[in-house]
This record gives sequence, structure tokens and C-alpha cells, in this order.
Amino acid sequence: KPSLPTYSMTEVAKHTTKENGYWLAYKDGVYDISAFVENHPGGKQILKTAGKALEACWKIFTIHQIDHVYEILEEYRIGNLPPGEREANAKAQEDVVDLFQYDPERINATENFFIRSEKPFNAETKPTVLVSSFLTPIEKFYVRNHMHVPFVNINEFKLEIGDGTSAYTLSYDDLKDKYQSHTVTSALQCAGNRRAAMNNDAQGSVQGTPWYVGAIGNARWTGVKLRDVLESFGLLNEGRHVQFVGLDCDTSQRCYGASIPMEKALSDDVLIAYEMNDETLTSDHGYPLRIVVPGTVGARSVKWVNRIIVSNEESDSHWQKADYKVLPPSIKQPQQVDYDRVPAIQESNVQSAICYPASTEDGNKVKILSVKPTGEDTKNQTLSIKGYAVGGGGRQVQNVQISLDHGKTWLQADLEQLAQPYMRAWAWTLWSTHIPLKDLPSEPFDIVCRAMDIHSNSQPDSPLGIWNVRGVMNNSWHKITLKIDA
Ligand code: MTE
Ligand code: MO
Repeated sequence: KPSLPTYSMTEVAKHTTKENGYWLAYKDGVYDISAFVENHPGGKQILKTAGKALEACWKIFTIHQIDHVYEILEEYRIGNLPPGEREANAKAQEDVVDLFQYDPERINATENFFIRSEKPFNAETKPTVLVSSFLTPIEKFYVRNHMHVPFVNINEFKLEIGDGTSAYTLSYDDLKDKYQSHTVTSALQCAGNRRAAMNNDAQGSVQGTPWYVGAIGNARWTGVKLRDVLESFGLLNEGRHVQFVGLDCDTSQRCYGASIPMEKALSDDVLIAYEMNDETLTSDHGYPLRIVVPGTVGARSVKWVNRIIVSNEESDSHWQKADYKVLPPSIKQPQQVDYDRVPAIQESNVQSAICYPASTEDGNKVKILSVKPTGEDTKNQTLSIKGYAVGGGGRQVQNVQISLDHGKTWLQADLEQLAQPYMRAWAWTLWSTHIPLKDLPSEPFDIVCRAMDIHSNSQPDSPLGIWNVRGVMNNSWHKITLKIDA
């Protein structure tokens, strides 16, 4: 197009905002896609390409490599790229394909989360946010991504269900129309929640994302029962495990995956979910479909699930075969043989944590927290303490206790919990207590909490006896140190 002006990549790179317009380059053309942004089938994700050359962005998302896309793009052409820059683009970006281009924009992320990593996105909910509502709002719910958020074209999306040799498929609409919907309120907790507190001088440091207490949330999940879907294809009890595979795959096509025992899949409450808190799943939480395995560690609730396989074998994914296993404490540098001797974690254990008072700073770094008591009348001032507890495996929380003297004496907390059927207590418990100011020391002091489930399982007082190099399943008493600022 000789009639059009020539723009360099430096010029293109300046157009990445609404004010300046969204420009991009492709081959020998320069395009202003501002007017197209609203119409892009993949939504706002297209903005990630602004200021850049498309070559690299399209390399992996082959869905774009069809003629009509080039035709659409040609309508937005505003100029030419100087000769030479096209080759440079293709070459320079060959190796830096941004797998994360479909990760969503995360509104108010720093307000709600302590962000542990950006790519992949790993963010835990701040403690005070956790206890401010019984259902964790979607945008405040922790995100644990091992890879990028995958691109999904819902019109082409298919869920495959099979036994490893042959498979049936269901579209998104099929799944919603053909099966009865079912809603479950359930907590979801990462097996690595509270990992950071497992680091200690005596035993060494642990490997993995250093979560404080916020890799947990509680939501209403709506979907169809996994058992109904398996049953409709005659796959119920046709293998010992049910494997799930996600759409998030690395460049060598290894995808996130996990499995659960068939016995668990027979439960009425394991879902192929499409809604969270009555809204369509967001891309960070698995849109369009995710598995929800209540009572089980988060790692088995596979997001972006597009394949379900009934098999006599567990999933052979890294996250089932290595990782998410409680290795013996003698192992400090795990090898595959060590993992092979140890079972994959399934059910969660009994857990609780103090979430209020809390600092706005990263909880792992706060040594002594200064707090002001509440109440107008100085004589009747109290200190409120709040937190969450969860039984794991469907076991309801029986009680939560607070101690100000490292476990010699205990105060019983008040519980907010749902009435749930026996062994199906999937939702968490919120708890609170109010301690009169006159009962509190003026010097810095420790508060610990611990929960007990209906089978009297309780939490260990320290991580020493449960230490493992991957830092998983830490449910030791949670402790914070306070100084009253009267
Ligand atoms: N599913 C896929 N496909 N990819 C993932 O990285 N992370 C798992 C699980 N499902 C993961 C996944 C882990 S370890 C946890 S704790 C939960 O999703 C987190 O779910 P959330 O991000 O919705 O809170
Ligand atoms: Mo996790």
C-alpha cells in the first residue's frame, strides 16, 4: 500500500492506550485496531498485542491463522512498516512468545491480594478480606495458576469424556442442557496454603510459593455432577481413577492435569462447574468449565478442563506424580523415586487461621502487629479476633479455640457455619471472639488458634512434626504476635 505513510516499530510502540489509539504491526503493515477492540471475539485480550508485532502473538494461537482474520485486519490498516523491520520483528520475537497474552486484567488486584507471582499469576487473598464475607467474592478469591490462562473459543469448545481409547464429546451448551444442575457451597484451599510458616531454622526451608494464610476461599459452585456425566456414558466404576486435563499446556504440550479416586467421583458433590457465586466462571477460575472436588486439596479441582478420562491409572501429570505429596522429613532434595513412594494428596486436613487483626502488609513479614482495641468506653474496650476454619474431607468443624498462653488455657470462639449433611460439610467456618482489653497484657503477646473437626482431629502445635520439603499440608497452630496500642 504505497499510498499510506510509513511508521517504525518505535512509533507503533507508542500507541498502547485509549487516548493514543491501539496500534499493532503485522508483516509489512501497521494497523490501528482501536475500533475493533470492542468486537474482538476473545475480548480485551487483544489489547495485549497493542504496540507490538503480531507474529509472535499468533504463533501459538493458531486459531487466528485463517484468511478472514487477515481480511478483517486489512480494514484497519493505516500504514506500512519500513523494510527490514518486518524481518527483525519476526526474528526478535521468535523466542519470546508471550504465553500469558490471554491472562485477564485483574481489577484491584493489589488491594485484595498479596501477589506472589505475575506470570504465572499467583495471588492470595489478604486476611482481612477473607473474613469479611462468608462467600468469597470472585474478584477476591485466590488465584493459583501453574501456567498461563488458556484461550477459549466457546463455539468450538468441546469436553471429551472417555476411557483412554475412545471418547464422547459434549459442547458447553450440551453439558448445561442435558444434565441437571447442582450447587455446592465449598471451600477451596491450596495444599500449599500456609507454606511459608513451615520454613524454620531447625529443619530448613521448603520449596514452593510462600503462601501466608490466604490460599483459600469459600464459594457457591454450580455445575453438573461428574457422576451423572460418567453414568450417561456408561463409565461409572469403569476404572479406579478419574483423570482431568486442562487446556493450559506448556510449549511441549504438557498440560495441567490431576486425578481423583473413582470412589470420590461417585459422590454427589463433585462437579463439572460452570458458575462460581452464581456467575459464569471467570478465566482465572477456569472458564468455561472446571472440576470442583469439595473436601479435597485445590490441585485436584482442574480448571479449564477439556478432557475427562476414566482409567485404572492416576493422572501422569507432574502435579499428580510429583509435587502435592507429603514427603518424609528426611528428604531435603526430592527425586522422582521419593515421590513414587508417597501417595498423591487428596483430602484436606483440619485447618484454621487468624485473619483479624492483620496487617495490610505481607503477613509473612509482619513480626509484631500493633492494634487498637474497639469500643468507645475505655473500660469496656475489647479486642476482636476473627478467622476461618475448615474440616477437610467433608468433616464439619466442631470447635475453634484461642489461646493467649501458648496452649495452657483456651477460649472458645463463636462459629458461623452452614448446616451441612454428615461428612458433606464442604463450606468453611468463620469464627470470632472478643477479648476484654483488661485481660490482655501490655507487652507484646502471642495469640494462637486451632480448630477441631467432628472426629476430634485437631491441628498440631508446631510444624516440626509435619515438616516436608514441599511445604504442603501445613495445619499447625496459627500464631500472630500483637502489641496493644491503647
Ligand atoms: N487447573 C489448571 N488447569 N491449572 C492450574 O494451574 N491449579 C490448581 C487447581 N486447578 C490449576 C488448576 C491448584 S494447585 C489450585 S490450588 C486450584 O486450581 C486453585 O483454584 P483457583 O485459582 O480458582 O483459586
Ligand atoms: Mo494448589
